[in-house]
Amino acid sequence: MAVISPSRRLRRTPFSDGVEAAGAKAYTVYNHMLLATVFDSVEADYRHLKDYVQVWDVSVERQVELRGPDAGRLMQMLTPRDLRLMLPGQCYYVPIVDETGGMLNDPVAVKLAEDRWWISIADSDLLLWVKGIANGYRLDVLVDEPDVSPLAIQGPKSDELLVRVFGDRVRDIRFFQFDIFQFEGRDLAIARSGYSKQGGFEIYVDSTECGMPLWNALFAAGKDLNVRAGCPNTIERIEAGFLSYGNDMTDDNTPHECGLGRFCDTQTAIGCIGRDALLRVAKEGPVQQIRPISIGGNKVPGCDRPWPIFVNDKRVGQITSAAWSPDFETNVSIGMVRMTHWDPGTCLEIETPDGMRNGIVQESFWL
Ligand code: THG
Repeated sequence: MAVISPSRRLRRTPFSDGVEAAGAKAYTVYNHMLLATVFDSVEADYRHLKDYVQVWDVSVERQVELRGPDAGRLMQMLTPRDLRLMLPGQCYYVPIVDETGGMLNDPVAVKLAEDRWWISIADSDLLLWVKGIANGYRLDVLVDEPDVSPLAIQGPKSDELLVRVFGDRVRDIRFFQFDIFQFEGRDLAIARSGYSKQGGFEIYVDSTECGMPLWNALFAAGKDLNVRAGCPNTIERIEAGFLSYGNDMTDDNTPHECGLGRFCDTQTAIGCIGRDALLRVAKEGPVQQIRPISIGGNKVPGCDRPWPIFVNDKRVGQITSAAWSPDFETNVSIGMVRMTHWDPGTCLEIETPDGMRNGIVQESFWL
Protein backbone atom coordinates (compact mmCIF):
# COMPACT_ATOMS: atom_id res chain seq x y z
CA MET A 1 0.00 0.00 0.00
CA ALA A 2 1.09 3.57 -0.66
CA VAL A 3 1.45 6.20 2.08
CA ILE A 4 -1.33 8.44 3.41
CA SER A 5 -1.20 12.08 2.24
CA PRO A 6 -1.32 14.46 5.19
CA SER A 7 -4.16 16.98 5.20
CA ARG A 8 -6.26 19.08 7.56
CA ARG A 9 -9.11 16.54 7.32
CA LEU A 10 -6.80 13.88 8.71
CA ARG A 11 -6.35 15.44 12.09
CA ARG A 12 -3.15 15.15 14.09
CA THR A 13 -3.35 14.51 17.84
CA PRO A 14 -1.65 16.13 20.85
CA PHE A 15 0.70 13.11 20.88
CA SER A 16 1.43 12.78 17.14
CA ASP A 17 5.00 14.05 17.56
CA GLY A 18 5.65 11.33 20.16
CA VAL A 19 4.04 8.61 18.06
CA GLU A 20 6.15 9.57 15.04
CA ALA A 21 9.36 9.79 17.08
CA ALA A 22 8.62 6.32 18.51
CA GLY A 23 8.60 4.97 14.96
CA ALA A 24 4.99 4.05 14.16
CA LYS A 25 5.17 1.89 11.02
CA ALA A 26 1.51 1.89 9.95
CA TYR A 27 -1.65 3.85 10.63
CA THR A 28 -5.37 3.50 10.13
CA VAL A 29 -7.92 6.30 9.93
CA TYR A 30 -10.47 6.43 12.77
CA ASN A 31 -12.86 9.30 13.42
CA HIS A 32 -11.04 11.34 10.75
CA MET A 33 -7.82 11.04 12.74
CA LEU A 34 -4.64 8.96 12.55
CA LEU A 35 -4.35 5.88 14.74
CA ALA A 36 -1.09 3.89 14.74
CA THR A 37 -1.51 0.14 14.24
CA VAL A 38 2.09 -1.15 14.35
CA PHE A 39 5.33 -0.07 16.02
CA ASP A 40 7.77 -3.00 15.94
CA SER A 41 5.64 -5.80 14.43
CA VAL A 42 2.10 -6.75 15.43
CA GLU A 43 3.48 -9.92 17.07
CA ALA A 44 6.32 -8.13 18.89
CA ASP A 45 3.94 -5.35 20.03
CA TYR A 46 1.57 -8.08 21.34
CA ARG A 47 4.33 -9.79 23.36
CA HIS A 48 5.49 -6.49 24.81
CA LEU A 49 1.91 -5.45 25.74
CA LYS A 50 1.38 -8.71 27.64
CA ASP A 51 4.72 -8.47 29.51
CA TYR A 52 5.35 -4.77 30.21
CA VAL A 53 3.51 -1.47 29.78
CA GLN A 54 2.63 0.62 26.75
CA VAL A 55 1.45 4.19 26.18
CA TRP A 56 -1.21 4.42 23.47
CA ASP A 57 -2.30 7.57 21.66
CA VAL A 58 -6.02 6.83 21.44
CA SER A 59 -7.03 10.44 20.79
CA VAL A 60 -9.22 8.95 18.03
CA GLU A 61 -11.60 7.94 20.82
CA ARG A 62 -13.15 11.42 20.47
CA GLN A 63 -15.46 12.75 23.17
CA VAL A 64 -19.01 13.86 22.45
CA GLU A 65 -19.76 16.15 25.39
CA LEU A 66 -23.30 16.68 26.71
CA ARG A 67 -23.63 19.66 29.03
CA GLY A 68 -26.79 21.09 30.58
CA PRO A 69 -29.98 20.18 32.47
CA ASP A 70 -31.11 17.65 29.80
CA ALA A 71 -27.71 15.89 29.46
CA GLY A 72 -28.82 12.78 31.39
CA ARG A 73 -32.15 12.58 29.56
CA LEU A 74 -30.36 12.84 26.19
CA MET A 75 -27.83 10.17 27.20
CA GLN A 76 -30.67 7.74 28.03
CA MET A 77 -32.34 8.49 24.67
CA LEU A 78 -29.20 7.18 22.96
CA THR A 79 -28.77 3.81 24.68
CA PRO A 80 -30.83 0.79 25.80
CA ARG A 81 -28.58 0.42 28.89
CA ASP A 82 -30.39 1.64 32.01
CA LEU A 83 -28.43 4.63 33.33
CA ARG A 84 -30.56 5.44 36.38
CA LEU A 85 -28.11 3.96 38.89
CA MET A 86 -25.00 5.39 37.22
CA LEU A 87 -23.08 7.82 39.44
CA PRO A 88 -20.62 10.60 38.64
CA GLY A 89 -17.18 8.97 38.59
CA GLN A 90 -18.41 5.89 36.73
CA CYS A 91 -17.91 4.74 33.15
CA TYR A 92 -20.35 2.45 31.31
CA TYR A 93 -19.83 0.57 28.06
CA VAL A 94 -23.04 1.52 26.20
CA PRO A 95 -24.46 0.31 22.89
CA ILE A 96 -25.89 3.29 20.99
CA VAL A 97 -28.82 2.41 18.71
CA ASP A 98 -30.96 4.15 16.10
CA GLU A 99 -34.75 3.97 15.77
CA THR A 100 -34.52 0.49 14.19
CA GLY A 101 -32.34 -0.85 17.02
CA GLY A 102 -29.28 -0.79 14.73
CA MET A 103 -25.88 -0.15 16.30
CA LEU A 104 -24.59 3.39 15.67
CA ASN A 105 -21.58 3.13 17.96
CA ASP A 106 -20.32 1.22 21.03
CA PRO A 107 -18.68 3.91 23.17
CA VAL A 108 -17.72 4.28 26.80
CA ALA A 109 -20.01 6.78 28.55
CA VAL A 110 -18.23 8.84 31.21
CA LYS A 111 -20.47 10.54 33.78
CA LEU A 112 -18.60 13.63 35.00
CA ALA A 113 -21.61 15.16 36.81
CA GLU A 114 -25.40 14.94 36.66
CA ASP A 115 -25.36 17.57 33.94
CA ARG A 116 -22.08 16.72 32.20
CA TRP A 117 -21.21 13.55 30.24
CA TRP A 118 -18.57 12.43 27.78
CA ILE A 119 -19.33 9.78 25.18
CA SER A 120 -15.96 8.26 24.23
CA ILE A 121 -16.79 7.09 20.74
CA ALA A 122 -15.76 4.31 18.39
CA ASP A 123 -15.38 4.99 14.67
CA SER A 124 -18.63 6.62 13.50
CA ASP A 125 -19.81 10.24 13.32
CA LEU A 126 -21.92 10.05 16.45
CA LEU A 127 -21.74 13.82 17.07
CA LEU A 128 -24.10 14.44 14.13
CA TRP A 129 -26.72 11.98 15.43
CA VAL A 130 -26.53 13.39 18.96
CA LYS A 131 -26.78 17.01 17.78
CA GLY A 132 -29.77 16.04 15.61
CA ILE A 133 -31.58 14.45 18.57
CA ALA A 134 -30.79 17.37 20.90
CA ASN A 135 -32.07 19.93 18.42
CA GLY A 136 -35.01 17.89 17.10
CA TYR A 137 -36.35 17.35 20.62
CA ARG A 138 -35.42 20.95 21.65
CA LEU A 139 -33.45 19.67 24.64
CA ASP A 140 -31.72 22.07 27.01
CA VAL A 141 -28.22 20.72 26.39
CA LEU A 142 -25.02 21.71 24.60
CA VAL A 143 -23.46 19.04 22.40
CA ASP A 144 -19.93 19.39 21.06
CA GLU A 145 -16.55 17.72 20.61
CA PRO A 146 -14.17 19.20 23.20
CA ASP A 147 -10.36 19.18 22.91
CA VAL A 148 -10.08 15.99 24.98
CA SER A 149 -7.74 13.19 23.92
CA PRO A 150 -7.51 9.87 25.76
CA LEU A 151 -4.04 8.48 26.37
CA ALA A 152 -4.17 4.79 27.35
CA ILE A 153 -1.62 3.11 29.62
CA GLN A 154 -1.98 -0.66 29.10
CA GLY A 155 -0.14 -3.76 30.28
CA PRO A 156 0.74 -5.50 33.56
CA LYS A 157 3.11 -2.71 34.69
CA SER A 158 0.49 0.04 34.21
CA ASP A 159 -0.22 0.52 37.93
CA GLU A 160 3.47 0.87 38.73
CA LEU A 161 4.02 3.43 35.97
CA LEU A 162 1.04 5.61 36.85
CA VAL A 163 1.81 5.52 40.58
CA ARG A 164 5.21 7.04 39.78
CA VAL A 165 3.64 9.91 37.84
CA PHE A 166 0.39 10.51 39.77
CA GLY A 167 0.93 8.95 43.21
CA ASP A 168 -0.44 6.01 45.19
CA ARG A 169 -4.07 7.12 44.88
CA VAL A 170 -3.99 5.63 41.35
CA ARG A 171 -4.24 2.14 42.89
CA ASP A 172 -7.65 3.02 44.37
CA ILE A 173 -9.29 3.61 40.98
CA ARG A 174 -11.75 0.77 40.40
CA PHE A 175 -12.52 -0.88 37.06
CA PHE A 176 -14.61 1.44 34.87
CA GLN A 177 -14.42 4.27 37.39
CA PHE A 178 -12.35 7.44 37.25
CA ASP A 179 -10.89 9.98 39.63
CA ILE A 180 -9.30 13.39 39.19
CA PHE A 181 -5.50 13.82 39.33
CA GLN A 182 -3.18 16.78 38.81
CA PHE A 183 -0.52 17.15 36.15
CA GLU A 184 1.41 20.41 35.84
CA GLY A 185 -1.36 22.20 37.72
CA ARG A 186 -4.20 20.87 35.53
CA ASP A 187 -6.99 18.47 36.51
CA LEU A 188 -7.14 15.24 34.52
CA ALA A 189 -9.67 12.39 34.73
CA ILE A 190 -7.98 8.98 34.92
CA ALA A 191 -10.14 5.86 34.50
CA ARG A 192 -9.25 2.20 34.95
CA SER A 193 -10.29 1.06 31.47
CA GLY A 194 -8.91 0.49 27.99
CA TYR A 195 -9.09 -1.56 24.83
CA SER A 196 -7.09 -4.55 26.09
CA LYS A 197 -7.47 -7.25 28.73
CA GLN A 198 -3.94 -6.63 30.12
CA GLY A 199 -5.08 -4.05 32.68
CA GLY A 200 -4.50 -0.33 32.65
CA PHE A 201 -5.85 3.18 32.55
CA GLU A 202 -7.09 5.89 30.26
CA ILE A 203 -6.07 9.50 30.93
CA TYR A 204 -8.48 12.04 29.44
CA VAL A 205 -6.05 14.81 28.42
CA ASP A 206 -8.12 17.96 28.11
CA SER A 207 -5.74 20.25 26.28
CA THR A 208 -3.37 19.86 23.36
CA GLU A 209 -0.85 21.89 25.37
CA CYS A 210 -0.08 19.28 28.01
CA GLY A 211 -0.06 16.36 25.55
CA MET A 212 3.67 16.03 24.90
CA PRO A 213 4.75 17.03 28.45
CA LEU A 214 2.60 14.18 29.81
CA TRP A 215 3.83 11.76 27.13
CA ASN A 216 7.45 12.63 28.00
CA ALA A 217 6.85 12.36 31.76
CA LEU A 218 5.47 8.83 31.33
CA PHE A 219 8.45 7.68 29.27
CA ALA A 220 10.93 9.28 31.67
CA ALA A 221 9.28 7.58 34.68
CA GLY A 222 9.02 4.16 33.03
CA LYS A 223 12.49 3.58 31.57
CA ASP A 224 13.25 0.62 33.86
CA LEU A 225 9.71 -0.75 33.34
CA ASN A 226 10.51 -1.09 29.62
CA VAL A 227 7.68 1.32 28.72
CA ARG A 228 7.10 1.70 24.97
CA ALA A 229 4.73 3.46 22.63
CA GLY A 230 2.00 1.09 21.54
CA CYS A 231 -1.47 0.98 20.07
CA PRO A 232 -4.57 -1.21 20.20
CA ASN A 233 -3.22 -4.61 19.14
CA THR A 234 -5.32 -6.65 16.68
CA ILE A 235 -4.21 -10.01 18.07
CA GLU A 236 -4.79 -9.18 21.72
CA ARG A 237 -8.15 -7.48 21.10
CA ILE A 238 -9.48 -10.45 19.11
CA GLU A 239 -8.33 -12.82 21.88
CA ALA A 240 -10.05 -10.50 24.39
CA GLY A 241 -13.27 -10.47 22.33
CA PHE A 242 -13.38 -6.67 22.04
CA LEU A 243 -15.48 -5.67 19.05
CA SER A 244 -14.44 -3.14 16.43
CA TYR A 245 -17.28 -0.93 15.20
CA GLY A 246 -17.40 -0.80 11.39
CA ASN A 247 -15.52 -4.10 11.19
CA ASP A 248 -17.32 -6.61 13.41
CA MET A 249 -20.65 -4.78 13.43
CA THR A 250 -22.45 -1.96 11.63
CA ASP A 251 -25.83 -0.23 11.80
CA ASP A 252 -27.30 -3.40 10.23
CA ASN A 253 -26.74 -5.24 13.53
CA THR A 254 -28.65 -5.11 16.81
CA PRO A 255 -26.76 -5.14 20.13
CA HIS A 256 -28.07 -8.69 20.66
CA GLU A 257 -26.49 -9.88 17.42
CA CYS A 258 -23.25 -8.31 18.66
CA GLY A 259 -23.41 -10.23 21.93
CA LEU A 260 -24.00 -6.95 23.77
CA GLY A 261 -27.33 -8.03 25.24
CA ARG A 262 -25.71 -7.93 28.69
CA PHE A 263 -25.32 -4.17 28.28
CA CYS A 264 -29.03 -3.70 27.39
CA ASP A 265 -31.91 -3.22 29.84
CA THR A 266 -34.45 -2.55 27.15
CA GLN A 267 -37.45 -3.02 29.48
CA THR A 268 -36.36 -0.28 31.87
CA ALA A 269 -34.39 2.04 29.56
CA ILE A 270 -37.36 4.39 29.24
CA GLY A 271 -36.76 7.07 26.64
CA CYS A 272 -34.28 5.12 24.51
CA ILE A 273 -35.03 5.92 20.88
CA GLY A 274 -34.54 2.34 19.69
CA ARG A 275 -36.49 0.82 22.59
CA ASP A 276 -39.65 -0.23 20.72
CA ALA A 277 -37.64 -1.77 17.89
CA LEU A 278 -35.41 -3.66 20.34
CA LEU A 279 -38.40 -4.90 22.37
CA ARG A 280 -39.84 -6.32 19.11
CA VAL A 281 -36.61 -8.09 18.07
CA ALA A 282 -35.83 -9.24 21.63
CA LYS A 283 -39.07 -11.26 21.62
CA GLU A 284 -37.84 -13.48 18.77
CA GLY A 285 -34.17 -13.35 19.77
CA PRO A 286 -31.33 -12.85 17.29
CA VAL A 287 -30.94 -15.31 14.37
CA GLN A 288 -27.21 -14.59 14.05
CA GLN A 289 -24.61 -13.62 16.63
CA ILE A 290 -20.94 -12.73 16.96
CA ARG A 291 -18.69 -15.62 17.96
CA PRO A 292 -14.99 -16.21 18.59
CA ILE A 293 -13.79 -18.66 15.91
CA SER A 294 -10.41 -20.39 15.63
CA ILE A 295 -9.11 -20.85 12.09
CA GLY A 296 -6.75 -23.72 11.18
CA GLY A 297 -3.57 -23.56 9.15
CA ASN A 298 -0.70 -21.09 9.22
CA LYS A 299 -0.95 -17.32 9.69
CA VAL A 300 -3.95 -15.81 7.86
CA PRO A 301 -3.66 -12.52 5.95
CA GLY A 302 -5.30 -9.37 7.38
CA CYS A 303 -9.09 -9.31 7.12
CA ASP A 304 -9.91 -6.22 5.03
CA ARG A 305 -13.28 -7.57 3.81
CA PRO A 306 -15.65 -10.14 5.27
CA TRP A 307 -14.64 -13.76 4.61
CA PRO A 308 -17.69 -15.94 3.86
CA ILE A 309 -18.33 -18.91 6.17
CA PHE A 310 -19.85 -22.07 4.68
CA VAL A 311 -21.13 -25.40 5.95
CA ASN A 312 -21.99 -27.99 3.27
CA ASP A 313 -21.77 -25.25 0.60
CA LYS A 314 -24.40 -23.14 2.38
CA ARG A 315 -23.39 -19.69 3.59
CA VAL A 316 -23.85 -19.45 7.36
CA GLY A 317 -21.94 -16.30 8.24
CA GLN A 318 -18.78 -14.23 7.82
CA ILE A 319 -15.43 -13.56 9.50
CA THR A 320 -14.73 -9.85 10.09
CA SER A 321 -11.46 -9.83 12.11
CA ALA A 322 -8.66 -12.41 12.16
CA ALA A 323 -5.03 -12.76 13.27
CA TRP A 324 -2.42 -15.36 14.17
CA SER A 325 -2.18 -15.75 17.95
CA PRO A 326 1.32 -16.66 19.17
CA ASP A 327 -0.01 -17.63 22.63
CA PHE A 328 -2.87 -19.86 21.40
CA GLU A 329 -0.78 -21.14 18.46
CA THR A 330 -3.76 -20.86 16.11
CA ASN A 331 -5.52 -18.13 14.16
CA VAL A 332 -8.11 -16.32 16.28
CA SER A 333 -11.03 -14.50 14.71
CA ILE A 334 -14.38 -12.82 15.24
CA GLY A 335 -17.32 -13.62 13.00
CA MET A 336 -21.10 -13.35 12.69
CA VAL A 337 -22.65 -16.83 12.57
CA ARG A 338 -26.22 -18.02 11.89
CA MET A 339 -28.09 -19.60 14.80
CA THR A 340 -27.97 -23.08 13.20
CA HIS A 341 -24.16 -23.09 13.46
CA TRP A 342 -23.25 -20.87 16.43
CA ASP A 343 -22.81 -23.54 19.14
CA PRO A 344 -19.24 -23.92 20.49
CA GLY A 345 -17.49 -26.84 18.78
CA THR A 346 -19.30 -26.37 15.44
CA CYS A 347 -16.98 -26.92 12.43
CA LEU A 348 -17.03 -24.26 9.72
CA GLU A 349 -15.40 -23.76 6.29
CA ILE A 350 -13.98 -20.31 5.77
CA GLU A 351 -13.16 -18.72 2.42
CA THR A 352 -9.98 -16.70 3.11
CA PRO A 353 -8.12 -14.79 0.37
CA ASP A 354 -5.55 -17.62 0.22
CA GLY A 355 -7.97 -20.54 0.14
CA MET A 356 -10.49 -22.50 2.19
CA ARG A 357 -9.69 -23.09 5.88
CA ASN A 358 -11.38 -25.01 8.67
CA GLY A 359 -12.82 -23.05 11.58
CA ILE A 360 -14.25 -24.04 14.95
CA VAL A 361 -16.70 -21.96 16.99
CA GLN A 362 -15.18 -21.28 20.43
CA GLU A 363 -16.70 -20.46 23.81
CA SER A 364 -14.08 -17.72 24.18
CA PHE A 365 -10.35 -17.33 23.63
CA TRP A 366 -9.47 -15.66 26.88
CA LEU A 367 -10.59 -18.24 29.48
N1 THG B 1 -11.93 3.37 25.78
C1 THG B 1 -12.55 4.57 25.60
N2 THG B 1 -13.23 4.85 24.50
C2 THG B 1 -13.34 3.93 23.51
C3 THG B 1 -12.73 2.65 23.64
C4 THG B 1 -12.01 2.39 24.83
N3 THG B 1 -14.02 4.22 22.39
C5 THG B 1 -13.91 3.36 21.26
C6 THG B 1 -13.86 1.90 21.60
N4 THG B 1 -12.87 1.70 22.67
C7 THG B 1 -15.21 1.43 22.07
N5 THG B 1 -15.28 -0.02 22.23
C8 THG B 1 -15.05 -0.65 23.44
C9 THG B 1 -15.10 -2.04 23.46
C10 THG B 1 -14.90 -2.71 24.65
C11 THG B 1 -14.64 -2.02 25.82
C12 THG B 1 -14.56 -0.65 25.79
C13 THG B 1 -14.79 0.04 24.60
C14 THG B 1 -14.44 -2.73 27.12
N6 THG B 1 -15.17 -3.81 27.39
C15 THG B 1 -14.98 -4.64 28.55
C16 THG B 1 -15.52 -6.02 28.22
O1 THG B 1 -16.35 -6.11 27.31
O2 THG B 1 -15.07 -6.95 28.84
C17 THG B 1 -15.62 -4.12 29.82
C18 THG B 1 -17.02 -3.73 29.68
C19 THG B 1 -17.72 -3.56 31.03
O3 THG B 1 -17.65 -4.47 31.86
O4 THG B 1 -18.39 -2.53 31.24
O5 THG B 1 -13.65 -2.33 27.94
O6 THG B 1 -11.42 1.30 25.02
N7 THG B 1 -12.44 5.49 26.55
